[in-house]
Amino acid sequence: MCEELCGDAILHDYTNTTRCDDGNLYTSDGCDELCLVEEGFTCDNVKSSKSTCYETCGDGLMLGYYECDDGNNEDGDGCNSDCEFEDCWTCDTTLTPSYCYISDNYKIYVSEVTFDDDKYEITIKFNTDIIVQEGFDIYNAIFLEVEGPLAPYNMTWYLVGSDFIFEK
Ligand SMILES: [Ca+2]
Ligand SMILES: [Ca+2]
Ligand SMILES: [Ca+2]
Repeated sequence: MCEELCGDAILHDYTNTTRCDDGNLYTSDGCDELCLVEEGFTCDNVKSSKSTCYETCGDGLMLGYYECDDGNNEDGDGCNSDCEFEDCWTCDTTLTPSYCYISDNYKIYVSEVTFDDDKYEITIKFNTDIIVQEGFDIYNAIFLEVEGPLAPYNMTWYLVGSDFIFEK
């Protein structure tokens, strides 16, 4: 049994999927400085050879090697089995996993939930820019309801940022 030397591109313990040797001691390329497979990566381990590491597609994590990662390897849901965008879909890749929706339809979706000082803050987004005519009562046009075991909840909502354009 040869001694394992990390970074020499020769992997003796090739059947252990948590181990790798990509020939360097750099991190963020899938195989870290201790020759451990990094989170979100998969390495192909060949006996006594250099490991080839690549970002895992379908685990929901975006590490910069794919267009999107919606947490699965299915086609037809906006982010395909190779983690590429699909036609007629838009994906919000700032979310983990990526959230994809059909571009043609106006939709509202929950984009973020944070908890602070006994309060939940829920950010709701439209999937596209919304143009509202001046004088339109947006606050009475949108009805929001939160359901749960402790309902009714006290709730306030307001528009955030400059994404809302009031057209004259
Ligand atoms: Ca490396
Ligand atoms: Ca991924
Ligand atoms: Ca998919």
